[in-house]
Amino acid sequence: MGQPHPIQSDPTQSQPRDSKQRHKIRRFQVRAVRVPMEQPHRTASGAVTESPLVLTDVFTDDGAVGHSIIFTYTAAALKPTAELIQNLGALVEGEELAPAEIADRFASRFRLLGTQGLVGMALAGIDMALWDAQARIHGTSIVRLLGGVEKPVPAYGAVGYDGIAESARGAEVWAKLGFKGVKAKIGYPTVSEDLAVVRAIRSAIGSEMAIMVDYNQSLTPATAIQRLRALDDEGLAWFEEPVLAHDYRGHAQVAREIRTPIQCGENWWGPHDMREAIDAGASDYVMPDMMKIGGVTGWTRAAALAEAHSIPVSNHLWPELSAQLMCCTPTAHYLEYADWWNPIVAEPLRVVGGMADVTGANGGGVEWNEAAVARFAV
Ligand code: SMN
Ligand code: MG
Repeated sequence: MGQPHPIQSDPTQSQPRDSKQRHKIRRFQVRAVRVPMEQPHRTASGAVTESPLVLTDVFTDDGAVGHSIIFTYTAAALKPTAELIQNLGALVEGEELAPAEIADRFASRFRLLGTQGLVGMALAGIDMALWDAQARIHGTSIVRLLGGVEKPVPAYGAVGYDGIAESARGAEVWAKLGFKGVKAKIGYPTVSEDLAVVRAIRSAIGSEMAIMVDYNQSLTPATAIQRLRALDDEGLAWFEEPVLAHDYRGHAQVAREIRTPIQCGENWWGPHDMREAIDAGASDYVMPDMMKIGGVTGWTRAAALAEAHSIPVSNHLWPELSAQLMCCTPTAHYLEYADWWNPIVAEPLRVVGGMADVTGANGGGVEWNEAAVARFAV
């Protein structure tokens, strides 16, 4: 980045006792893969048919390698995102490995450009890789690096927008695996279909497991209020993104009218979006996305914000890394589990008796399955 940062150049700051303890970023390597899905994940706002991922490795001067995964949703964004990570990474090559400091410097350097969209995704990919390297250098996990301990986190699985019978069948699979909850994609043409899906799932899995439902931004505030009222007595754990993700006022309108908690967060860009949403009363629960919230640095700040407002925190995707961060999140709620990226991960997250278990993880918990990476390389 070159430019001195005001904090760094403060002469009153004490120097580190042992300069040998400083580690430098040497270089970044990025690869793009398209990981096929066993079946498409349908939502009311379109289907995900594969996982286009940018895999980043950051090499440090003492041989540690940090990894990160960026999910671009569409293959059309793979190459530009990979190039951005490479180009932005080059700006910090030779710099001290200091992920949170680097995140702040990037934010101030890109004030004019903005840090949402592909730029935000690339910065998060860099941030996650740097934290991963930092933990590995210290021979530990990100949970331990952040001063936390491994804790079991209750996990839920998801079923797609697949109709009544298929949704119930999919929910049963998660139930048999011992998961604590299941999230269904709804927002069907009629409210009676939404209701039928929820009731079919309930009768398939019994009364113990939580049922969440996700509208994926498909309703207007007025229709959401009508629809959610019809489902308000079904004992659902939450209603997710009933209206446009950035319509905080619309979400707040819905939240005021409905007793079941509203859940949002997967589309918030950084803790500032989250603050706006909280200020608007948009959501009872929050579920930041490790990438859009700004990597590990963004997550830690989002977790602090949620704690200060006593808001339960779940995650969106990134099961391995999110499970670790949930252990350091005071208001941790549910882990959203997804197995979509398991093919390229050497040891995917363990979920035992419905609880995610991160004990024994190195760094952020992800190593590559190199054979699979080669197979799915673009
Ligand atoms: C979701 C995630 C990723 C792709 C499509 C939909 C979803 C969720 O909204 O909550 O996991
Ligand atoms: Mg969702």
